[in-house]
Amino acid sequence: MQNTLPNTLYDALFLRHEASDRPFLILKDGREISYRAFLALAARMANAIAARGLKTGDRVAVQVKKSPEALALYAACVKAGLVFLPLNTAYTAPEVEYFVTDAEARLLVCDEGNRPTLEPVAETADATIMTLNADGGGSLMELAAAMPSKSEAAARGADDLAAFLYTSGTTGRSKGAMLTQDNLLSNAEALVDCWRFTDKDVLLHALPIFHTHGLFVATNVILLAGGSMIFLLGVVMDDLVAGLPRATTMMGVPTYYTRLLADPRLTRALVDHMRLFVSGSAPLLAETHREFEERTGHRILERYGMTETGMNTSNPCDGERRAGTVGFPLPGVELRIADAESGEIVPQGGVGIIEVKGRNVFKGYWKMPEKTKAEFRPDGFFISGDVATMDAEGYVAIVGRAKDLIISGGYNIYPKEIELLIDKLPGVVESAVFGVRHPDFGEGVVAAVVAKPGAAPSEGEVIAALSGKLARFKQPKRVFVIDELPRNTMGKVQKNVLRERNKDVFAG
Ligand code: MLC
Ligand code: AMP
Repeated sequence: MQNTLPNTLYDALFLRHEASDRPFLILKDGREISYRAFLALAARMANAIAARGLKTGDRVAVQVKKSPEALALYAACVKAGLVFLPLNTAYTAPEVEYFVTDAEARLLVCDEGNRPTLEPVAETADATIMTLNADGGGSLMELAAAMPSKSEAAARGADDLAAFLYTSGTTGRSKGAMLTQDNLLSNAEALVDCWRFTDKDVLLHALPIFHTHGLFVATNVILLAGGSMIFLLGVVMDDLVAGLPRATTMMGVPTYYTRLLADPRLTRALVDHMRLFVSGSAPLLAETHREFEERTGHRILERYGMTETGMNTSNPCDGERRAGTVGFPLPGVELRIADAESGEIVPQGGVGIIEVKGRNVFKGYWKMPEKTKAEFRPDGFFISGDVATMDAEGYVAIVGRAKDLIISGGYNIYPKEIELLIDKLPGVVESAVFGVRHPDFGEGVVAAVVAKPGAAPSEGEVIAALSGKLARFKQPKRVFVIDELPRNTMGKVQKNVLRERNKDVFAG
């Protein structure tokens, strides 16, 4: 069916592939899914969702395991002009309830196995519930199978919303970052150009598809370039090792690279033909960069981004990829390093907060105009909260964070969210949650708890009390009861002191 109305993102990423028999997804068992088959499935899904009464602009919350069908649901939402709201599969029912209710989602798609727990959530939020299982079954798929494999793309312009991604905050309350079609498209264009992607590329895709990295960076870049993806459903070393010889490129968080380095099968010969390795979402240690080069001859290309902005900077494809830096601002991204308080641009080489402006920068936080306003400068620059310097050649190096944030295995964890829950437990006076170096996840979550006299909860009791309320990856991996929290003269908890005291908790 010829589209009669423009849909900026669908037209750029998907439309021209509708009749293509080239492989889009290559699965672990060697099965290939062509662009044509993938987009026919997406059209069926779009028709099924429309049959349930959803209209352009409605939010679709999706908490499903990674599968080709789950990715087709993203394409279906873009085609139908729906706002795609992917959720981490580790989130508990109370966490999902917050997102579905806050976003006023009209449809919640989940795994059949989670339906009993999520049905009340959907009811409270007045959303329809449909299921999509890891094996491609479920009520959404049954309805889709009965639908035509063609659908008319909804009219959507550059400034219309394409996705909501929730990002936790320093207050403990998650914010829905509103991303427009142009935010996603402009970023994919910049990355295809900067990283030289073409239709010859085969990307080894092992990332989750509910966050910026696996969905908007990896997938959108391949769609725009017309390449293929070896679509792995998890990070299993045997599968990565089997996939590498068939791929030209790979994207991952630093944990993927440290795990590869720990595997003796990673040799120069295994990755000889590879074109590019990209790392991001968390700092890549300079030592990992160097070890990877020594072992494979490849210099990992590190880039830097955020949910709110997509990618902001990247090391060059052709020029020098400098360890410990995140490279230069991408084309179309204005970046400056400014003083946190005054907003004044710091002198070249000085330390300050990264601020960015460009087509990639989101539209604001859903229903939070005050929060949105507080995170932008009057001239439109978004304040990232990342502390950095820029050298004379323009390389940006991230040296810290002004926000109280832990990044564990590429997932962002905001201590406040955990502290609020621990502080409510019986026997607890107060708590402080912080990250310390972890050999696998980069940072691991630790909690220090001050107990009421004679009422100290055990480590196991604290962790057990958080189960069911907080995704497992956010739960502290260690809990210590201490007499009092270290504070400075202003009364502020000194997390740096706690980090230093506990720096070897995960060592060895
Ligand atoms: C899993 N676990 C974690 C964890 N992932 N703990 C802390 N941090 C993590 N990231 C815990 C589980 O709760 C479980 O605990 C145990 O580890 C095993 O779980 P698993 O699911 O089997 O783990 P694994 O498959 O090995 O996953 C680890 C991982 C994964 C690093 C491969 O977390 C991952 O794929 N991370 C990528 C995240 C990502 O895509 N980030 C991009 C965000 S976008 P227990 O106790 O139950 O055994 C962004 C913007 C940008 O940041 O710039 O890109
Ligand atoms: P998120 O909100 O999940 O999108 O995470 C964005 C945050 O991840 C950024 O604000 C940075 O703190 C961090 N981040 C992303 N890429 C890098 C990188 N290459 N180096 C250091 N930190 C990074």
